[in-house]
Amino acid sequence: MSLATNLQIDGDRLWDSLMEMARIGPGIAGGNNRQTLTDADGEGRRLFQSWCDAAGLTMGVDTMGTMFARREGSDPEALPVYVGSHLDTQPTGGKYDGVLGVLGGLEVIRSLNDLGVKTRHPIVVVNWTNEEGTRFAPAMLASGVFAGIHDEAWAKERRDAGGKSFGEELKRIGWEGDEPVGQRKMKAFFELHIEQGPILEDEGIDIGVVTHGQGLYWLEVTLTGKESHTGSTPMYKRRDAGLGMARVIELVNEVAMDYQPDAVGTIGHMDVYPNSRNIIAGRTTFTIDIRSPSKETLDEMRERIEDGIDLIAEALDIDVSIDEVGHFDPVTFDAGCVKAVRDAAEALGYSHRDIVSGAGHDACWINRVAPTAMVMCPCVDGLSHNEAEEITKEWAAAGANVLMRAVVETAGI
Ligand code: HGY
Ligand code: MN
Ligand code: MN
Ligand code: MN
Repeated sequence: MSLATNLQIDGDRLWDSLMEMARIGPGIAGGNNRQTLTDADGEGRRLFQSWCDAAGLTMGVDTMGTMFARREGSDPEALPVYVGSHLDTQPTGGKYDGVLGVLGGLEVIRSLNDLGVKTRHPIVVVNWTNEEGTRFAPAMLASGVFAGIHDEAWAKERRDAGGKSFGEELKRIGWEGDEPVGQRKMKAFFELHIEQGPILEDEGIDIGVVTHGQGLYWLEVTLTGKESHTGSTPMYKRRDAGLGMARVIELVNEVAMDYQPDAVGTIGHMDVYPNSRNIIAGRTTFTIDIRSPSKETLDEMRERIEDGIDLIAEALDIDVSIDEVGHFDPVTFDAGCVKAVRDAAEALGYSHRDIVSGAGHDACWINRVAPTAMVMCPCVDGLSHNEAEEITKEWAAAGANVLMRAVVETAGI
């Protein structure tokens, strides 16, 4: 008999919490702009803290600002089971990306409290700082420091478009904890997340059992030409960094299309200097985001793109610099934890399928230091990183129920 028979979360309470958190850092079109280490992030953290206090959890905060809310188990010496995700959002983000994983984890705790169920291993709910990487690149920054991928001092020196550093902003919002990063040992880590793609909804499936995560490169490119007058500079005399960027955008798309269906390539972040209507762009800075579930494809795409950029720069007589600002190889999640998720979905009677995560998640880094798996629920039209991101209350509840069962089966009663 399963330990976790008939444990159900309170779907209304989870939904109410999601809606209450969504009121903090509202966007301009119904979603959220609660970017990391902004005042809105600080407000969202305080709300989460108040809910954890009310649930009787003990909060720890590490020096990267990551929040760890602990529920004791019957065996305090046993390695805790961790659940969580991130509360920071994109500038035009949705209400559920990341937030569902943090508040879904909290709902598991609240339901276990209601049911008077004490697990053997403690359970810890996590809010990882700066998962999105949009204000301070790269993405999954704090979980990357926790997993020993990034040096903490380097991470704290990352700067936003206004030149503010991660470290300064973390102090400013008052969330720099005193717990050294990465000391915590985990029995397992589970992350509930919306799919952010169309597969589950298109196939009418409730639960995605995430077996793998695709790999990623973020390459920051700077093309340097020469500002000059758009009217009086003949075409043959130009060193046009704007034209260079346009050709690189086309190149990235062409290369990604050569590896369908297992590749994506995008340039979503672009700066043009001096960005004046009647000056030929002297400098363009932009980020190439390429991803694939195949390491071989990912590395081949990178090589083809870098070679192509050199040819474009030569043809336009512009200089080029390329910095790798983010990278992880494709991820294979822990078979035991993946099985716990699959068995939970099966036992609860939810339709489910194995799936590869298109997006990056904190779980991708934590998988390096602890047995890790993810639970996914559908999202409407597969849309995310858009203020119109939407899920249903039923999908949220299904995901949290599967999360609870996988966590309780792993934590034992
Ligand atoms: O970029 C990503 O995949 C994640 O949303 N940060
Ligand atoms: Mn996310
Ligand atoms: Mn995201
Ligand atoms: Mn690599």
